[in-house]
Amino acid sequence: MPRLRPPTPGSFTSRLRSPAVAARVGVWLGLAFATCFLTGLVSHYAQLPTHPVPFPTSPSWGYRLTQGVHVTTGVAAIPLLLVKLWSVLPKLFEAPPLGDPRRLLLVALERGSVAVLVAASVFQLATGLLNAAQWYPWTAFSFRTTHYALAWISVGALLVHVAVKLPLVRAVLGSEIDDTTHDRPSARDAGVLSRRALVRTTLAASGVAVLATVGGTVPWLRRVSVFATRTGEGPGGVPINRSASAAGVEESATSADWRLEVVEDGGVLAALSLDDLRAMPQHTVDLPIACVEGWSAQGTWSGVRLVDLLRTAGVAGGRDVAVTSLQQAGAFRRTTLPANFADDERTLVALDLAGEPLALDHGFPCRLIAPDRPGVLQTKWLSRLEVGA
Ligand SMILES: Nc1nc2c(c(=O)[nH]1)N[C@H]1C(S)=C(S)[C@@H](COP(=O)(O)O)O[C@H]1N2
Ligand SMILES: [Mo]
Repeated sequence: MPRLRPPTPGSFTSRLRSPAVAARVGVWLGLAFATCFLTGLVSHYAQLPTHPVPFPTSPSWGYRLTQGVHVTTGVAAIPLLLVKLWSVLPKLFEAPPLGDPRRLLLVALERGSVAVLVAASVFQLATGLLNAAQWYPWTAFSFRTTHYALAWISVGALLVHVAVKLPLVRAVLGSEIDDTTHDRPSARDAGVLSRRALVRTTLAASGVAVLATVGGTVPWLRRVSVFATRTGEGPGGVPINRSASAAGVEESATSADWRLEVVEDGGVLAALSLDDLRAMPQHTVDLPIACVEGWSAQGTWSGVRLVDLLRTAGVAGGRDVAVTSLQQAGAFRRTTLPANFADDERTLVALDLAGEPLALDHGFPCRLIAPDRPGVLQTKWLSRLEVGA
């Protein structure tokens, strides 16, 4: 029986595993990562309770676009990363230059940064994908904080990696894809397909992955998006994320005693019943729910303008408003609406969706809906609005 030996770079003979392929796939991967990173920063910023620089309320579809692009570029990066790793795999088995301390240090630094980059990238894409699939197997850490911290780590490691590799990248991108000048000596066998075909197939795979998921946010692509979650089913054409029973609010939301309280400095300024809200001037707006998980849907919402409601209670504009749900537990039971959102005329305490009273699962008796706001902050089953909190 042959003895099993660990591979060496010489064990890999395919010409497909080459800097020429790695650099070409790497350019696309870099573009996907950069776009994903920047849109991710937008999402993180949008979710902060207060904004040093106000987050804009227009265009109302801004967050829908950036978060759709965020999740889409993340999905697109998965096949690119897999092929990139495959193309550079022989490097993993290179023996360190033990005899030369200076080179050893350089190699250790370079490999260290690549190890960090690979680990952080795999973690980001895997957790992002699980999140987009609405599967939250983790309880030990907060997805948002961890995903955010690791984004900086992976981008830092990426910059180091690009800087180290820049001379090689320029050399191989400046030559024909089939040029072998920079190949490992052992890469002497033709692959099962050409290098050009491998790069094209990788891009096509990336495109298929995008099409399979993007229907969650692009309505006319719904039919091809076999892996998309939340594609437009649900009352009023808006999917339901957490249901009333999951949030434990079925009883409190349907109780005859329900009131929406307006509170300032601990004092209750107003306690409005659903009939009170219905008796106020009603307005209709078209605004999306744009979930951080990447799905989104436009809705036609009607209800009372938040500014009107606060004015009725004797509160002038320009104040942040803490919005509390009937929900007793969970991270999203209480959110902060920054002053520029509270003052926007499109921000509603919504009572209707698509001309029908809100379904219990969509936030009955009333929910918050504001323009250009992450879905996670569009609080359902309102119970209290706290001014200046
Ligand atoms: N009280 C409360 N409001 C909530 C949530 C929640 O879990 N509890 N989920 C939020 C999330 S993550 C999204 S995407 C939207 C979805 O609204 P929908 O279920 O009506 O589509 O509601 C938001 N409002
Ligand atoms: Mo969400």
